[in-house]
Amino acid sequence: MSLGMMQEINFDGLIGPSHNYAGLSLGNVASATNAGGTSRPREAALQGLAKMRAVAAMGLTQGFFVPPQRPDATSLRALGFAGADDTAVCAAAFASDPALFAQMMSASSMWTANAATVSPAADTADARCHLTVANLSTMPHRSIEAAATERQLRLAFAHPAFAVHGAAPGVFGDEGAANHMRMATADGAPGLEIFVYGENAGRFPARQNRRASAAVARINRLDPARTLFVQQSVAAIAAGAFHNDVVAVASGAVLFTHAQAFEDPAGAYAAIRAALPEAIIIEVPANEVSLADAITSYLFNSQLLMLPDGTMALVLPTEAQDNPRVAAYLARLVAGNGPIRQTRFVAVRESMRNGGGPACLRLRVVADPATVDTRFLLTPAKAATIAAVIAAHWPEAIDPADLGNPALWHQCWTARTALLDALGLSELG
Ligand code: SUG
Repeated sequence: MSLGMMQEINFDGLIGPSHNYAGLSLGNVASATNAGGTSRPREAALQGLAKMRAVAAMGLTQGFFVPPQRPDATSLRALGFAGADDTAVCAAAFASDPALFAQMMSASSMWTANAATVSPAADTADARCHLTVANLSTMPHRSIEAAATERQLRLAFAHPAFAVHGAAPGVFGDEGAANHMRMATADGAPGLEIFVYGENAGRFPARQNRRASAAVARINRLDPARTLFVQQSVAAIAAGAFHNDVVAVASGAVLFTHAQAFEDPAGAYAAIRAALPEAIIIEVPANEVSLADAITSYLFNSQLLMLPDGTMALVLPTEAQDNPRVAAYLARLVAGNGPIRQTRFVAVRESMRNGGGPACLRLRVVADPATVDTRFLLTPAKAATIAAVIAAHWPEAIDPADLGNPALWHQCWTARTALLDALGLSELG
């Protein structure tokens, strides 16, 4: 791990013990398709950890966030459920409204691309790295993440190099970094921040609102001259791209995008090139990879990483390798003379079945690692500790019929407490 310099750090969400398939996200094809299936939380968490280890092994600093308490008795109390203890509160809620209770059991904080919008210091008026927690107000099961996320970000980024802001009021839906891209010639150089918003036009909700994007840009103290607001294509949302990061990813000066990601692609590219003349736009034509193929394979929900040797790699889900048209495209891409020189495939199937690929599972923060609370940075020893806690405490499987079982609730709470204790993070308990 190299210290003392600005670098992009990926913070992955450790996949929580309550990971299950309740089919909670309208417009997310994978979540709807797998609703009612049996999940494997232990395997899920180990898959996520293996991805973190793989990225660290590529020579990059890797961080992580811990899951919040689920089932979430605090939110249930706020909704008027009462009881002598958390178990009684949960039992009352499950008996009265099992669908609401399922929302309080979701392990959705694993998708840390939705934790916050991060604006690196080089882009902000006060030269601090600003993080605004996402309100996630479009989906009930995700809106309850904001409070715990804020506590955790305030701990991890307590150093004065950072400014952490609570979520903007949920009147306009904000989904965080999943709808935000940053392009820059170098990690420490001023960048172009691109907010992608949807308009409600089709059968599925547009989860990122233009006004929410504008609010986050103000809160993060961005320079309007280096900030763009771009409309996501109506067709992409209708096809199941509930976040922009399902159809586009940017890193450094490179934008890797599906031809139908934006409502006005030519206008978007022209605005990007005007603000960042060095921009390299790799557009994947629809006749080579259809929107449907992009969404089932999660080609664009990959981590586009700048390696220490200055070349770029794409970390993709194995589903991208399994789709012959996507695999053929990728073979042509790396054989060409472009900036992306290699592909790496990771198995994150349990998360994928809920619509979360490699890019969903991480939040990027440009920082000097020395300014981050070290408890949130992965080392080989810590990875081994986390793996042991997962093996000892995470449920092997959760069937939807188990969600109301108090023994499962207790297992989830105990598992989380064991993780926090092992990491010295009990203050988040
Ligand atoms: O918000 N799935 C998540 C997936 C988030 C993916 N993140 C990014 N694209 N960055 C969502 O739709 C499904 C949970 C369930 O159905 O049980 C869910 O919340």
